[in-house]
Amino acid sequence: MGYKVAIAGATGNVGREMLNILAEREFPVDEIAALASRRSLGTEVSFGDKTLKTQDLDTFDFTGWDIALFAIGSDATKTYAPKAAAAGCIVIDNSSLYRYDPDVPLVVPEVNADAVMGYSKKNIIANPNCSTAQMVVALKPLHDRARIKRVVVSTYQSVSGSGKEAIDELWNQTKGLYVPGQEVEPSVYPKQIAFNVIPHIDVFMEDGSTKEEWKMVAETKKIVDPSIKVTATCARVPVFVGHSEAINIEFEEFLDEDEARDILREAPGVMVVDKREDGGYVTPVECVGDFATFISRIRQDSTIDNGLNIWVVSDNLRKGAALNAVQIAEVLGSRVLKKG
Ligand code: 11C
Repeated sequence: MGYKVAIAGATGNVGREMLNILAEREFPVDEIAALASRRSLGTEVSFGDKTLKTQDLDTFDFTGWDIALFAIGSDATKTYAPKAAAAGCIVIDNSSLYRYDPDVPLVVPEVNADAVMGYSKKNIIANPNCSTAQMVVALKPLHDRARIKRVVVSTYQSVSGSGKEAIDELWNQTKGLYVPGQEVEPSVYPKQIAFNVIPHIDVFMEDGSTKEEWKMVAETKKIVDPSIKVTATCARVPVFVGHSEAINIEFEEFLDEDEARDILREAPGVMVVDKREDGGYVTPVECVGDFATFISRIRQDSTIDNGLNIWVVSDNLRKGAALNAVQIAEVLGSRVLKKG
């Protein structure tokens, strides 16, 4: 016997990945519903070798459904997640709406799987922001060994983090730069993204940081340890899929780079590719479609007492969103629902 699983936002980048990953990981599904807004109705989506017709999220009755994976914006989530939760369906939400709610667990299974048990307060579990998810998978095993005091992270984030229109903008703008008369003005982004780097993701906060940077701070504290200090600079780069992060870590205790490499090799969800030679590291194009968080360039930072530098790359639509949500569903299945 398996589960009745609904996907809200099934026609979006993340919703489609959720369907792919449920099929790839052979999640025990008895029945699946692909839900979409009215304007996307009629669109078909793939689930393994099946094709699903989308159903109307607005009129869908969640009664009797076990798990709903939500991949819609915060505004729509505010309307539909409480409705699904009240009907007895456990919601795993990819938006930022519930992440900072003390009654909603924020879960990365490799890091804090036990927190899933806190689902029962609201019947909702939150999925973190993509840039946080891949970072905490790398930080947690190192924190367990040497206690992290402070993290300085710079991100290089792909356009798929901003949705389908942003992917089109990068593609069309890049082509347009070579064809006189077909130049594409910035629309999703405030400046040209083709052949450029934009140090601005999400809205600006009062202190001059951006909301993306703030999320990395708040979410790392909630998932790993509130005592860890994080400072982040998040930039958008002309890459379609795959976020990269240069992370500088200061520990309470000394951690040798070789020991750190061994710890990370054993860590769940991590793949270490770290040869000190041309090409001996992972770049975003190589991580697309993979489940792992790749770690390269592991090296001592000799400018501080207990410092380490690492390079972390992952598929932002997978570990950063859909995969993490499916992993949460797997934990729910094995620890709470116990049907599979
Ligand atoms: C980006 N990290 O790359 C964002 C996308 O809070 O879930 C995901 C936003 C979020 O633009």
